[in-house]
Amino acid sequence: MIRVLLLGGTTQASQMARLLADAGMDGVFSYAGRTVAPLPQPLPVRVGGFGGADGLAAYLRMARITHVIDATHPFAARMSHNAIAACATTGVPLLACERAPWQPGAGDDWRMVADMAGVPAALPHTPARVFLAIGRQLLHVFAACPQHDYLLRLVDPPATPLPFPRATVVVARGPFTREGDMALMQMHGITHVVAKNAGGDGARAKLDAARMLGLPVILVERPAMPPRAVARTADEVMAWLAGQGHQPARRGV
Ligand code: 3Y8
Ligand code: NAP
Repeated sequence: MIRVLLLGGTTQASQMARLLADAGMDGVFSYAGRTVAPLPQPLPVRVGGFGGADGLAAYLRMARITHVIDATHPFAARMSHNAIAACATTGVPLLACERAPWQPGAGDDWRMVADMAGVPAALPHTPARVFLAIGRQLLHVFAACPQHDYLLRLVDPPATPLPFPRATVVVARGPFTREGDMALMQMHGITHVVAKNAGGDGARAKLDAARMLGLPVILVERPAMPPRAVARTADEVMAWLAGQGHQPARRGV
């Protein structure tokens, strides 16, 4: 009997949870607990870390997990590394549901940087008006360039003082729209956008808005991952599970 651990926190993970629930599959949806009120899910939910790779291996055994789907965000590198290690230790099959990186198109003015630490050097020395659409966890990097006016978009209000003097905070959870992001960026006179190359549709609005407004985007490359089995869509994950011996629940006939 298949019992899936779905490592969540992305649009794809929520899509996966809906497909698993509709197929009558046994599974657990896992959040890290980064946000105050994560979206409810149609599967039983657990919240919080496992205690490293060893803690995850112990959880897989204790919870009798037969398959792990890693549908975490491409920047959730630690979780993904732990999943690879724990599944190798326990022999539990692992499949990553990974969305392709965004690629620049006509009219895009993207400057790629290898990691967030490289962003301050890619901003001008003279004061700019910077849309930091990167969440909360890496804001400390920008203490190095306090001359800018920052627009921050956070899922929850900041619990601690911000590491730079001039910032406006918008509290909002995606997915976002191109029109909404264009209006936000125009209202704040944004001159530069900073984003992670998250891929997917839930966060791409700001890139389309930047192109429409002729603004440069400083795009942070995602961390490299070790080799692992990867699916691009939730449907591909369901096909993999079917190949693993899952028999969809019989609808009443
Ligand atoms: C806790 C679960 C769903 C999932 C929705 C996706 C889309 C909306 C866009 C911008 C970029 C950012 C951020 C973002 C997006 C989706 C997806 C996505 C980016 C929630 C969620 C959790 C988190 C954690 C949060 C991080 C932060 C990153 C905000 C829920 C809403 C910037 C990533 O305050 C904090 O500590 C926030 C931390 C990790 C990055 C950071 O470093 O701060 N996501 N986001 C998950 C958990 O606890 O396990 O609260 O419901 C999920 C979503 N956020 O089910 O529809 O699929 O990517 N999330 C980035 O891409 O740069 C916002 O503002 O334009
Ligand atoms: P991370 O840095 O890779 O993980 C740090 C630690 O947080 C992990 O080692 C693990 O703790 C715990 N953790 C992370 N994801 C977890 C999950 N789904 N379930 C249980 N524990 C989890 O992770 P992150 O970048 O902070 O991301 C945290 C969550 O937010 C993930 O679910 C991710 O999908 C979501 N998210 C992240 C981003 C982003 O930009 N990073 C964007 C959108 C959504 P232990 O070692 O104790 O097990």
